[in-house]
Amino acid sequence: MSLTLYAVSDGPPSLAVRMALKALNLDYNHISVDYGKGEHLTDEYGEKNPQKEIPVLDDNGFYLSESNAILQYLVDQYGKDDSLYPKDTKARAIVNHRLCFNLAFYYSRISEHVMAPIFFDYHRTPLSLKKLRMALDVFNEYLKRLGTKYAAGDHITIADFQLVAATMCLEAIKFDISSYPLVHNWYETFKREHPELWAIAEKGMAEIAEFEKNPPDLTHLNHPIHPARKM
Ligand SMILES: N[C@@H](CCC(=O)N[C@@H](CS)C(=O)NCC(=O)O)C(=O)O
Repeated sequence: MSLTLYAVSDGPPSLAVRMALKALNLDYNHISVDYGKGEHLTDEYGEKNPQKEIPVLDDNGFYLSESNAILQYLVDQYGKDDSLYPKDTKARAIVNHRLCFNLAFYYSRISEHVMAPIFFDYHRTPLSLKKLRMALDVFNEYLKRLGTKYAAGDHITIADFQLVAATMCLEAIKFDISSYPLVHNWYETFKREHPELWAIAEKGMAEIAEFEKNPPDLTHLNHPIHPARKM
């Protein structure tokens, strides 16, 4: 087995995959992609992932992008048991639901409100804040309805890796989540019960917190979509 992960050090999708690799106790080559230098925008990187997004997993020439797909593959292929990604159809459906919820609703709104204005010429607006608060409300409601300690059951699953990595972006900008008590409690429980996994997200959080104070200069990046902030 030879696994290589192309990752950034502060991006929630990369951090979620790194948490899974750690939880599964898998050795891998870690290739750090320099986002600021546009290393993911090259034709060469496009061979690995035509979406030109990070992370990408290379399992002996089997290339996989989309962090949710990577997480699902890693547990299915290498998990000693199915606890991180249950095989039981209903339990698995809830994990899949939380992964989709994170991708399409929760992290997308966190990304819009927290990350985009740090890296590019976007702004935190009343609308982005409203959308973020709606997402936190919904997540709180899912935790209430399921009544479990973690996002998709009473033990951690790959869904928690994504949701924790997304939530740490809020902590990085000191956004108070205590008015979403179940989200707050779930997040603190994860940190307390899985310190070795939290340490991975925490490093990313420290980088984002630093960028929040001193936004990076990405004027040279010539990003194909995002406008560079005028420095
Ligand atoms: N849906 C993808 C999203 C990955 C993603 O957006 N990664 C960011 C870095 S954290 C990226 O590569 N963005 C490309 C860009 O901004 O050029 C996943 O979950 O893997």
